Amino acid sequence: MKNVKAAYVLPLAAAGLTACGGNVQKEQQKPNIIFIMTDDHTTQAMSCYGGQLLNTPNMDRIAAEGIRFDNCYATNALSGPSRACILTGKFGHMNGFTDNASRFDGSQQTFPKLLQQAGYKTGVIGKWHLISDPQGFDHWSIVTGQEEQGDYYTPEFMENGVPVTEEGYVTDVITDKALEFIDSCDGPYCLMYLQKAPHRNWMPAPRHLGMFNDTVFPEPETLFDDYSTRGDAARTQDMSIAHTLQNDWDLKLLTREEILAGGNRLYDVYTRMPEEVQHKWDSVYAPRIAEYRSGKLSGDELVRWKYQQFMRDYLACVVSVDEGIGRLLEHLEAKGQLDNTIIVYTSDQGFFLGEHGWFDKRFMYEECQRMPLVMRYPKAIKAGSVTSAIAMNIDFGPTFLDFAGVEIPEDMQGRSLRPVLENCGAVPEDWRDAAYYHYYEYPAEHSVKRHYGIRTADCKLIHFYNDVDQWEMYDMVNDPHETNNVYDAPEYASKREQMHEILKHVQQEYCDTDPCEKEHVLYKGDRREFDRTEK
Ligand code: SGN
Ligand code: CA
Repeated sequence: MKNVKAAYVLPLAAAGLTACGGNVQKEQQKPNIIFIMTDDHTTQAMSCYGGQLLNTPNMDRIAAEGIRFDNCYATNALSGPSRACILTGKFGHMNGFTDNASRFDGSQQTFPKLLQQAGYKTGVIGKWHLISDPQGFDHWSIVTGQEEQGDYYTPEFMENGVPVTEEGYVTDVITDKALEFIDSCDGPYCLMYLQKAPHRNWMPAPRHLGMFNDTVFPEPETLFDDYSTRGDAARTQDMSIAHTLQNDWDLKLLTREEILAGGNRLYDVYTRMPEEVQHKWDSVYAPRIAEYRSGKLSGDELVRWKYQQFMRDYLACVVSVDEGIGRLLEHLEAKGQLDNTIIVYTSDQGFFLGEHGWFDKRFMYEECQRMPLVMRYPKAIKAGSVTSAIAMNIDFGPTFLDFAGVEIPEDMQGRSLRPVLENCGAVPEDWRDAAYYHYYEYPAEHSVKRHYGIRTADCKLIHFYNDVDQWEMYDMVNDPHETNNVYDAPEYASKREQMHEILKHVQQEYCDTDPCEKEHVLYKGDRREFDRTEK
């Protein structure tokens, strides 16, 4: 379980070969690094993961010409905490950012700072969500508003400390800014290209409004989960399709006149759209509103109907993200940079698309703990590779440093994925056998109880704590949808002991030995007071 770090600093390219036997250029210039991350995108909505919901040709291209990770996990399935882990290569209890009410201590070590010191030009564009201003970037342009979630239309940015408002649709604007940054570089660069989409409240681009209105999406097997065998956490959450989706904000069930009359959550975001887009919006949502108001929907049928509407909007937002990636790949190709750039696509965490009856994330259940992760870098990665190696978001920074020839600091808890990448996805012998997870944001929006646990290749152990003390364990091979908690099942007694042993070991390794007791995890309130002048 020991991290192997500096050993991989010397590129295999120096020997003239990749581990798969392919030739590489002898004089290898430092690679550019483009880290593409979206917000709340999940593997079920990505065709290269076998998802049947929509096509994502450009994300799939990265996987087909590179590698797909089937077991990459968030260490805390929430935006700010995941971003802090990625920047620092450390878990939240070490970097101090444990929930969305935290403020990132920007003075600490991050991988962009180390790359900058090594001569890289660094940039971050899009959703930052760490409250303090970015440090270690030559250029930064981050969305502001709605407590830094940003807006879908006419988005506002803080750009190198100066507020700017842009016309257009946020996914396209972020892509434009990413391409401009690339064009401004004349040496190795590292760009964090961070989309806001497809975060709630799922407002598609003008060209995609209504594109799925005639599509009926398959329902997940667990849409009507009754949570039998599960503990209190699954029963007491507030993130259900049935009860939590809001008629105005999420389902858009208000007419233009009703929105403009005010007193609803859509008003602010609707009035950011140009008038011609508002009219398109009105025509797209009119049949939905009429159907809802017909009074014919109730009970399970109403849940099914809400699920379809949610999926239509969410997936239409993903389409614009995929198009942006297509533009980026074409741009790099035209500049002759495609093959000397490490391109990574991921999301800050996964998301429930109706599984267990839910939307949102936070739980250590598979749909949201698992992150999409595909990478392209033909100098080290054989096209079409797939890996089952257990990766975590804390590994991204060490991987980039490794490829840039920068020594990976001993205090980074993640490890470089380079040996996996250079070995066609084969799992190295000394690789880790568990991903660690710790979620803190409770009491808070969506009411998901605090918990921690481990995911191994075939099993998952979770402890819910704080106002409960409950364990869950899932056999991930025979019960991939996690509907049968086997923690107390006699036939799993020895597996349970093994899992506890691994958990203890992992908590020691990552210095999280008193996980239920830390003072800094106290959540300050449901909606933080946001004031940029405080910084
Ligand atoms: C907002 C959303 C939540 C979401 C959090 C965190 N509510 O508060 O549904 O869980 O963001 O998301 S909303 O009513 O304002 O849309 S995260 O991805 O940024 O962590
Ligand atoms: Ca998110």
